[in-house]
Amino acid sequence: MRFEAVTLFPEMFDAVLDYGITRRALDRGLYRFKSWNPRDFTDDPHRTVDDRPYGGGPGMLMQAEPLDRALNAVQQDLARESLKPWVVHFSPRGRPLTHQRVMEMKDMAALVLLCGRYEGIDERLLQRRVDEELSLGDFVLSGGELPALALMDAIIRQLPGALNAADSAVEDSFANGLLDCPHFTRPEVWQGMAVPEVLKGGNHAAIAQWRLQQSLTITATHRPDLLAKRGLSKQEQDILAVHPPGAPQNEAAR
Ligand code: 9WO
Repeated sequence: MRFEAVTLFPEMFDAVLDYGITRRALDRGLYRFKSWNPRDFTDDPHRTVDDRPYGGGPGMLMQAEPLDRALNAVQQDLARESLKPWVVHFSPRGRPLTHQRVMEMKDMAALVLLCGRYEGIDERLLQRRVDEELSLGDFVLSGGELPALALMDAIIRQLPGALNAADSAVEDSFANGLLDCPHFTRPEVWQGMAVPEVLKGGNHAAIAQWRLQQSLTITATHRPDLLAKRGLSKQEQDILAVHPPGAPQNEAAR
């Protein structure tokens, strides 16, 4: 898979390229990355990429032309390998990103991550060049780079060979549409709080049952919308009847 970031701050992408699972996946050749700086596609000596908004108001906007040229360069570069990229822009007005969309995007050959800065991008560039707008939530950031990094991380960990066996099991738990169950490690008692007895018994069926019950109750408590979308099997309904939501699972989440 190819990631092509159009960004004024290419160094920010080191956060994915240089660390952890995403670094290892790059070393394994599971994806490639290139950045394209709109400043390199300007004509003037000041390498200007921004200008004031028509109609007035505070702040500056990214001009269409340097971004258009950068996107043309990406397109040309990929065309040499007969690839046609899918262009994504990050904005609170986009469709909320989901696990399901990540699983679809992991099969794309080439993804362009168009990263806005300042107060945004000239609307005409977005209309002409963007295939999909994605939101990570209802909040405002200083640029599109962090959402781009989050999308890259989410996709890369789904590429075949990115996760080792130990990591893979963790992935299954979101794939089932439920929130994760709580986890515990040593010591057995920490600040007077004990690890649940069932997890120390070695009864693997009982442990699996406890984890499913915890996942169901936590999801019903914190994200009932996820359960409504997903539906419940008869067995899961029975478990929730015995362990209903309401009782807080932990102090911090209340
Ligand atoms: C900001 C904005 C605010 C309210 C309604 C729509 C909006 N669009 C943008 C926008 O596109 N901003 C650009 C990218 C330029 C300024 C920084 N940008 C940005 C992206 N801020 N916040 C995001 C973002 C992206 C995805 N999920 C959450 C926030």
